[in-house]
Amino acid sequence: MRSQKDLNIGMIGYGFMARAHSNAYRRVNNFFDLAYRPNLKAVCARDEGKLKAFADTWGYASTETDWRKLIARDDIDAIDICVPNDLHHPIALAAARAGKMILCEKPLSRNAAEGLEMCEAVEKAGVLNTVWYNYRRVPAVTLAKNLVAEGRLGRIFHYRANFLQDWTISPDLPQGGTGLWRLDAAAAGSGVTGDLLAHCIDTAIWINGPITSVTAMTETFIKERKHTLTGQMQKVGIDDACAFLARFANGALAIFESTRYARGHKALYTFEINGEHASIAWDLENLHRLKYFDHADESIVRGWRDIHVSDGDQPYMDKWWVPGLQIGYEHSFVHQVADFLEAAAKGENAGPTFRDALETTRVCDAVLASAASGQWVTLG
Ligand code: NAI
Ligand code: SOE
Repeated sequence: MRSQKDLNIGMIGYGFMARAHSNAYRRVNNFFDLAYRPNLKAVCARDEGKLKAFADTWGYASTETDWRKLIARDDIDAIDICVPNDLHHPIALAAARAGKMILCEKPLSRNAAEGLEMCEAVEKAGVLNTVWYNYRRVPAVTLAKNLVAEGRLGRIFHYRANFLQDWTISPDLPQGGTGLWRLDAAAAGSGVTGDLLAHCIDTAIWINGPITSVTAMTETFIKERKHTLTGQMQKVGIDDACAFLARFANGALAIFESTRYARGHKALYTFEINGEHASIAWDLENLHRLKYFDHADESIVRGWRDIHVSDGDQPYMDKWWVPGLQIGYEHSFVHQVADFLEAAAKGENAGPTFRDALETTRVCDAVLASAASGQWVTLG
């Protein structure tokens, strides 16, 4: 066990992701031997009562109701941004100016213009930064990345990904407020493109390299919803569904689809990659399994393998239980914190950095621009 130094965390938000990250901070040193130990120093949100309850549940030492005050505190080393997308930009700029490390939830920003300013701010300030594209750290997804990087698939021909949900089908669902800020374009930036396809794009670029051009279609099925904050019916500005074709720099073709109107699907994130020698497929609802087909197998036994990613020589699994015993969704956040702290101890970043995440946001912008124009959009 290494000697450990506290890294004082200032968490902003107490919603879904604040819980997932707090859990990761609390557990990471029990499983990973790290030089840093996250210390839950302060949590910030606007509702004082709920804030105190959250602080008690997760063991935060103090609370703030204004994120500017949290950032101004000398006893905070790292700011964790777990608030709706419109707040990522102002908080990250202020945190960078104050010299704090920044762990920002995805998507980096509502659009690439905001994202570029955020990148420039962290790079100018020289502060460590990361964006929580946590699915990279599901062991089966990391294994997929490693198999492609080792060249086992050979030349990649096809990449296809889906992220399907069904929770916004009712027209009675309002826009704005906890969780529902995702339906409000001013807060979210976009709909499924920035919220769900951003995950698919991040994984795709990480595994298969840059995307060079896209052509897309989007639809907003429910045109007006009541706004939680104003009580008025307001136009819906987000994309409810999006499908796009893409080309990668390596010559591969891609097809991506996301919707919140796929009745029966709650969070079905899947991808499949077809290469010259082999194919792989993954499914978030079976997240510890990786499907693998290797054409080099003897023909009489050739077929899709169903790899149960739980063995000690598979990514991250030596840190957990014994072979055959799997882990789950929350562990992807533990892994991201572990990698962040491991790199931070050397003064380095662990990807995805703000700069990496900006590339995903640039693709999202190109997708939305293509859907608006009906034309292919090339990424420069
Ligand atoms: P949520 O609606 O559950 O929580 C948002 C939190 O922000 C609430 O605690 C709210 O009180 C707080 N907040 C809003 N305005 C604030 C302000 N001015 N000052 C301080 N706090 C404020 O949202 P959720 O699901 O936690 O999403 C937060 C971020 O995490 C979003 O950017 C979202 O895209 C991302 N996310 C990422 C996921 C992933 O898979 N990596 C999963 C879910 C969300
Ligand atoms: C939306 O329902 C959501 O929570 C996204 O915001 C997350 O990024 C995704 O991981 C799961 O779905």
